[in-house]
Amino acid sequence: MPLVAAVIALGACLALPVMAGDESPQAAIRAFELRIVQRRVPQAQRVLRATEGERVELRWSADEPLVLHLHGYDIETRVTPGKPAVTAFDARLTGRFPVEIHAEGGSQHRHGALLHVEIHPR
Ligand SMILES: [Cu+2]
Repeated sequence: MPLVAAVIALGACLALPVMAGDESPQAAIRAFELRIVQRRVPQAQRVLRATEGERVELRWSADEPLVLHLHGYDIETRVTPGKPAVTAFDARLTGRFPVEIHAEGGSQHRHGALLHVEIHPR
């Protein structure tokens, strides 16, 4: 359905939730506790899996100031030591999306992907 696809794409661009008419208002929450040390997360957290339609929360803490960029959904989250932050979104786009680190005040992708988020179709 082209119209639905366009609406979803628009919602993703603006990083705003888009309400779908046939969906339960109470989506399941898929939460991950992620501690970044020296710009890395543990190996077991390098790929995070969730299912289309879930509410995803990436709960971050870090040992230095960082900006985390979730590609695809295009959400930036700022985290600083002692000040955890959450990247929360409704998993409406399926696919494999990198989270990259942007150094505070910079816009480079020098470090590659911190991890990938996989949203699997229902
Ligand atoms: Cu980026």
